[in-house]
Amino acid sequence: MTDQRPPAPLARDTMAYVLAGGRGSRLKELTDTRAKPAVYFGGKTRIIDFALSNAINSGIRRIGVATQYKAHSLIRHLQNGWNFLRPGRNESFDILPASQRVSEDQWYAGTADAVYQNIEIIEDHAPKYMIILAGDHIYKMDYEIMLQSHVDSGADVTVGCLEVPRMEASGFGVMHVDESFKITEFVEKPKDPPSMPGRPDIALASMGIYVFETRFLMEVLREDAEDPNSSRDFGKDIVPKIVKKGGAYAHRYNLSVVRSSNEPTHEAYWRDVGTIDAYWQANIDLTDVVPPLDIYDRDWPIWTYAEIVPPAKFVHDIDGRRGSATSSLVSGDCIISGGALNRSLLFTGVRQRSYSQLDHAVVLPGCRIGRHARVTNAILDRGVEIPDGLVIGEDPELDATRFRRSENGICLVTKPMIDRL
Ligand code: ADQ
Ligand code: ADP
Repeated sequence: MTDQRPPAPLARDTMAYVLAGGRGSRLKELTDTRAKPAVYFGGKTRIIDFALSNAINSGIRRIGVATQYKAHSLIRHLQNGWNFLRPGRNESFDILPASQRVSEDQWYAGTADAVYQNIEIIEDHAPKYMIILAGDHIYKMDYEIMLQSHVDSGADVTVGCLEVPRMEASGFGVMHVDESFKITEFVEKPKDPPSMPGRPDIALASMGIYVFETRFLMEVLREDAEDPNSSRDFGKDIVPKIVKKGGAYAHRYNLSVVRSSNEPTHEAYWRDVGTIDAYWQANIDLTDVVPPLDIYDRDWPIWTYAEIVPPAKFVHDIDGRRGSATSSLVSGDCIISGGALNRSLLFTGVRQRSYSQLDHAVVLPGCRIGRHARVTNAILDRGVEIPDGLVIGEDPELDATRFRRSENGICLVTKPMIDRL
C-alpha cells in the first residue's frame, strides 16, 4: 500500500472499532443470510469496506470489528480481505463476534455493550483514542480531521454529524449545538425531530460515529454497565449522559469529507443505503457520467477482498448484431454474450445470454440471465438464475406476487423466489 501523505499522528494512536452486528431489516431478503455490513455494494465491494477503507486511508492501523447477526459471510470477507494488519508493529485486526467471550450465551445488548464486552482486548492494544464507527454506511471521510477536532475542543466525546432534511431525521440521533459546536441537547430517534435554529427544514443528525479518549470511554462503559436502566447503547444511553454533563461536541462531516477532483462539490456524499430503494439508487447512481461518489479515486481507494478472476468479456449474438453495454459497470468474470445492458451494475461472475436485456438492474455475483429475459428496475441477489424469457419489472401486479416489490417499484429477486415460480 502506498501512502504519500505525511504521517498522521493521532490516527496512529487510535483504534477504530467498527460496529457490524446490525441486521438491517429494511433491506428485507438481502439481509436474510448476511448482516447489512456484508451486503455487496458498488460492483466489487461490500458495505463495510467503506468504513474500513476510511480507517486505513486515514492512517489508522488498529481495527476491531464487532459482529453479531448472521456474521458468517461477513467474517469470511474480513478474514479474506482485511487480514494484512500485523500485530507487533502497533497494528492489529480483531474480529469480535458476540456471545463468545464473556459467556457462551451472552449476545451484545446494544452498541455500547459490543465495546464493553471486549474492554480487555482494547486495553491490550492500548490506543490513546478510540473511534467508534458504524459498518453500514457508504461515505469517504478522513477520520484524522475528526480526531484533531476532538483534541482541539477538549471534548469527552465527539459525535460525527450531518445536516439532513428534518422529515427524514426521525431515524437518527438528533442534536442541538451552540456556536462552538458543543452539543446542548441530544435525542435518539425522535418522532418529531427538532430543527436547526433558523432552519426549520433541516436537522443536525448523528452519523453514529464517535471519538473518545480510550481511558474515558472505558470509565463510562464500566459505569453504564452498573446502570440497571441502561440499554447499553451509544445513541440511547452513553451520548445523552455525556451531553448532560456538558462534555459532548459535534464534528461536521463536511469538514472531513474526502472528495476527488472528479466529484461535483456541492454535496457531501453519505448514504445509509438501509432500504431497498436507497440501496438500488446508490448503486445505480454509480452509472452516472459523473457519479456523486467516485470509486475510481486513486487517492482514497476502497479496499476489499476480491477473487482473482479473468476480465469481463462481450460477445455478439449469432446474428452478429446484439451484445452491448451502455452506461454500465461490469465487473471481472462477466460474460455478456449477445445480451444488452443499460444503466446497470454487474458484480463479479455474471453471465448474460443472447437476446436478454438488463435496464437499471443491480446484479450481484454469480447471477445468470437466460435468453430473451428482460429485467428492469431490479436487484438480483447473489447466484440468482433468471430462466429464459422471464420478464421482471414490467408488470407491477404480477411482480408483487412473485418478488419483493419496494415502495418505489424496485423488484428484489432472490433464489428462493425464483425456485417458487
Ligand atoms: P442506528 O442506525 O439505529 O442508530 P444501531 O442499530 O444502534 O444504529 O446500529 C449502529 C451500528 O452498530 C450499525 O453499524 C450496526 O450494524 C451495529 N450494531 C447494532 N447493534 C449491534 C450489536 N449488538 N453489536 C454489534 N454491532 C451492532 C445509530 C445511532 C444514531 C445515529 C445513527 C446513524 O444510535 O444516533 O443517528 O446510528 O446511522
Ligand atoms: P454472500 O457472499 O452471499 O454474502 P457468503 O460469503 O457466505 O455469502 O458466500 C456465499 C456462498 O458461497 C455460501 O453459501 C457458500 O456456499 C459459498 N462459499 C464461498 N466460499 C466458501 C468457503 N470458503 N467455504 C464455504 N462456502 C463457501
